[in-house]
Amino acid sequence: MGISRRKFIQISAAGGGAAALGTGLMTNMWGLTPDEVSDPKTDGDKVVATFCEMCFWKCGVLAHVKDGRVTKIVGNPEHPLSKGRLCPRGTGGVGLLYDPDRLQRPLVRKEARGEQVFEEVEWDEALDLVATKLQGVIDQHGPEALALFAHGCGGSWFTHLFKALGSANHAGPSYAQCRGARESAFELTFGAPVGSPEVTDIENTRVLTLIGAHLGENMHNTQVQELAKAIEAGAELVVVDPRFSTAAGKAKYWLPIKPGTDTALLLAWMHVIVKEKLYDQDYLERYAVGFEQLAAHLEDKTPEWAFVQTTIPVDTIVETARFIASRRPTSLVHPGRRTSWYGDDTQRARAVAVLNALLGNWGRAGGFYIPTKFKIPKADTPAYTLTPKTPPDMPKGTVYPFAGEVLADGLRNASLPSEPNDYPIKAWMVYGTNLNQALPDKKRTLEALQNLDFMVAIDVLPAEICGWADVVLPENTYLERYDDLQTPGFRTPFLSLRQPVVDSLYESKPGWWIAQQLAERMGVGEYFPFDDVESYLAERLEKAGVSFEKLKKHGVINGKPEAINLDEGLELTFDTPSGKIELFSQRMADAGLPPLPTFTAPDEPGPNEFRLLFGRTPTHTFGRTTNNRFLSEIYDENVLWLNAKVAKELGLENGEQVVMTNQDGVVSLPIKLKATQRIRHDCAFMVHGYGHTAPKLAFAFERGSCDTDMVTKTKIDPAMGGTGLNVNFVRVERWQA
Ligand SMILES: Nc1nc2c(c(=O)[nH]1)N[C@H]1C(S)=C(S)[C@@H](COP(=O)(O)OP(=O)(O)OC[C@H]3O[C@@H](n4cnc5c(=O)[nH]c(N)nc54)[C@H](O)[C@@H]3O)O[C@H]1N2
Ligand SMILES: Nc1nc2c(c(=O)[nH]1)N[C@H]1C(S)=C(S)[C@@H](COP(=O)(O)OP(=O)(O)OC[C@H]3O[C@@H](n4cnc5c(=O)[nH]c(N)nc54)[C@H](O)[C@@H]3O)O[C@H]1N2
Ligand code: SF4
Ligand SMILES: [Mo]
Repeated sequence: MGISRRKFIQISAAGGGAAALGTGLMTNMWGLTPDEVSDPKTDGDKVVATFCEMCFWKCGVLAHVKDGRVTKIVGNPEHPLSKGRLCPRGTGGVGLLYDPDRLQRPLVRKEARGEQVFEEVEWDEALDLVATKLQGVIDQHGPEALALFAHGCGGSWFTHLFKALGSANHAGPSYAQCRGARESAFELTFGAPVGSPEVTDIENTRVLTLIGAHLGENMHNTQVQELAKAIEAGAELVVVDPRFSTAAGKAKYWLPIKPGTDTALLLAWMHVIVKEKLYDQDYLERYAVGFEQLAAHLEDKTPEWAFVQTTIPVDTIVETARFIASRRPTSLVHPGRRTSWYGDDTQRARAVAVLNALLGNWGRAGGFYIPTKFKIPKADTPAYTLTPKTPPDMPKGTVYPFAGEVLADGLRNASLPSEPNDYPIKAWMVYGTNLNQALPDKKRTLEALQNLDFMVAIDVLPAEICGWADVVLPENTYLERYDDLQTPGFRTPFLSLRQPVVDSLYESKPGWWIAQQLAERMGVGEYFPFDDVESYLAERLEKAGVSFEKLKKHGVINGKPEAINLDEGLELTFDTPSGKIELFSQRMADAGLPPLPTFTAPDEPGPNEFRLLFGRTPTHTFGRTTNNRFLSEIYDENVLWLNAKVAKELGLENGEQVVMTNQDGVVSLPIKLKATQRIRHDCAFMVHGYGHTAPKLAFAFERGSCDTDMVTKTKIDPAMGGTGLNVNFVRVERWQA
C-alpha cells in the first residue's frame, strides 16, 4: 500500500505555514529573467580575484564584472587549489549572488517561533535586539548558556566574538557529523590530523584505494584534478563501495562491500600483508611502535573470516591486498572525509591509518605529505580574559576522550529541556549552517529550537533554520564581502584573500561588520579595534611584510615551496607520546578503548528494509545550493537508488515516485526511484540536501526528498562522540498522491 502526501504532512513535525517570511522577499530586482542572465562567455570590464565559498575547499576564483554585475566566475590560474579550474559549483556562484530568494533585510519574528511570520526592520533595531537578548542570557545564566553554531570561513568573526564573551560553545556539523572520527584516528596514529585540504598526495600515487570516499561525486576540486592526473599517469584504483560510484567506473577493482563491514576488510588486507611480509619493514622499524601486537591481533583476521562479514570473496581480498602492497609507498588508502558512518568510525579510520603505515606512505611521495603553511601574525586584539566553563560531554572533555572539537549535536542536546543538563544552553547564534538538515534526529533539533530563550540566524538564504529564528540577519554572499585571510596547510604555502567583487545587494552586510556591531553593543568592542575590515587586514599583512595591493590584484600570494616528504629530504617527526607512529595505541588502551583496530558487526536490516546511505552529486553542496537555479539546470532533484532486481520484486518501476518509511515510522517526502544494478541489494542511496521544507526557498521547496528526515537514529563513537548516520533502515513503497 502506498502512502499519501497528506499523511506525510500530518506526520511531519516541521513548521509548515505558508505565511510570508518578510514582504521584501516577495519582490526583488534581481529575478533571474533571461535578459538579466549574462551569456556565460561574457568577459568583464573588471576582473576581481577572490576565493570561492560554494563549498569549504576555498578555491581561488576570478570574477568577471560588467556594468556592476558578475557575468562569470572562472578559476584563478595562480591559485594552487584551483589552478585555473573550478568545479561546477564554483562556476555557479553567480546563481547564489542573484538568487531571487535571498535574504534582503533584517527580520524580526512576529508570531510564535517557527510560525515563520517576520517583519522587516532596520539594522540598528535588529542588532540592538540581538545584543540585548544575548546579554540578558549572559546576565542570568553566564556566557556558557550561549552556543554558536558556525560553518564556513566567515564564522571566524563570530567565534572571536564568543571567545570575547566567554563562551567556549562553538561547534559546526563539520566535526561530529563529518570528519571528526578520521581526524582523531590519524592524530592517535600519526600525531597529526588529515586536515582540509586533505594532505593526500593523490597526484603521485600509483594505487589509490577509496573506502567509500566517492571522489568525482564528492567534488573537491584539487583532489579531483589530482585524481585525473594520476589516472592519466597510469594510476589504478581499488574502490570499496556498496554502490558502483563514478570512481568505481574508473577502477581496476570494485568491491561492493556489505555496508558497515570495511574494518573487517581492512584487517584482512593487513593480515595478508603481514603474513606475506609485504609491508615496509625498514620504515616501520624506524618510525613505528606496536608492530608485534598488531601482528598478533591480525592472526585470526583471515580473508575467510572477512568474507563472512563483508561478502567479498576470499580470492579478491587476497588479490587486492597484494595489489595494494605492490606499489607501496606510492599506494594510498584514502582516509575519506565524512567518516560519521556506523559509530565505530574511529576504529575504522584507525584501520585505514595503520594500513597506510604498513605501506610506509606517511611523509612519502604518493602517500601523505607533511603540509606547509604561510605564517601571518595575528592583529593586535586583547587577549581573551574570561575562562569559559565547558560542559563535560562537549569539547575535549571526559565523556569522549578523543573529541578534538565541540560536538554540534552535543550543544543541541544541552539545549533540550527534556534531558538533564548540567549546563543548560539558552540561546543560539547560528551562522551559515542549516541545522535542520545538517544534524541528525530532527525532532530533537526542533524541540531544542522551540525551547530556547533566544535564537539569531545569520544566513544568505531563507533556509529552514531561519524560520525558527527570533531574528534573521542577512549576510552578504562571499562575492560581496571581505573575510579573514586564509592560510591553510598545503603542498606549498599560500595566502589567499576574499574581497568584494560587487557592491552589497539589498541591505545585506558582511559578517565582520555584524560581529563588530554586536561586540560594541555588548561591551567587548575592544576585540574589534578597527574602523573597517580593510584596516584590520592591512595591519596583519603589514606585520607579515606582504603587500595588500599585490594580494588584492592576484587574490593569492604563493610562498616558497618547502620539503613536504622524505623523498624531498624532510625529516619525519610524530607528535605522539612515543614520538613514533602508533600502530598500537596506548592512549586508546588507557581510555579503555580497543588499542588495535577492532571490527564491530553492524545491525542487520529487517525484512524488506534497506540501509539508507547518502552522498554527493558534483553540482551541489549539501542543501545550500539546491535553490541555485544555475546549478539546478544540471541536477534539480535527488533520486533514490535501489537495486533493480529488488525494485522489480517490490513491484516498483524505475522513475516512479516512491516514499520511504524508516524504522521509527517516519515517512519521507516523495522521491523518484532509480532502479539500477549499480547498488547492492541491501541498501538504498540518495544525494543529501534535498527535500527542503522552507517555503521561501521557492525553487528547492519540496523538491526531492531529505535524507535527514530518515536519520532519526545514530550510533555514537565512544572515542570522539561522532554521530554514525548510516544506521537507519527504510522500507520503500509506491507514493500515492
Ligand atoms: N543526513 C545528513 N546529514 C549530514 C550530512 C549528510 O550527508 N547527510 N553531511 C554532513 C556533513 S559532511 C557536513 S560537512 C554538514 C554540512 O552542514 P552545513 O554546513 O550546515 O550545510 P548546509 O545544510 O548546506 O547549510 C549551510 C547554510 O549556510 C548558508 N550559507 C551559505 N553561504 C553562506 C554565507 O556566505 N554566509 C552565511 N551566513 N550563510 C551562508 C546556507 O544558506 C545554508 O543555510 O552536514 C552534515 N550532516
Ligand atoms: N559536490 C560535492 N562535493 C562535496 C560535498 C558536497 O556537498 N558536494 N561535500 C564535501 C564534504 S564536507 C564532505 S564531508 C565530503 C563527503 O564525501 P565522502 O567523504 O566521500 O562521503 P561519504 O558520505 O562518507 O561517502 C559516500 C559514499 O560512501 C559509500 N558508502 C556508504 N556506506 C558505505 C560503507 O559502509 N562502506 C563503504 N566502503 N562505502 C560506503 C556511498 O555509497 C557513497 O558512494 O564531500 C565533500 N565534497
Ligand atoms: S571545490 Fe568547487 S565549490 Fe568548492 S571551493 Fe572549489 S570551486 Fe568552489
Ligand atoms: Mo563534511
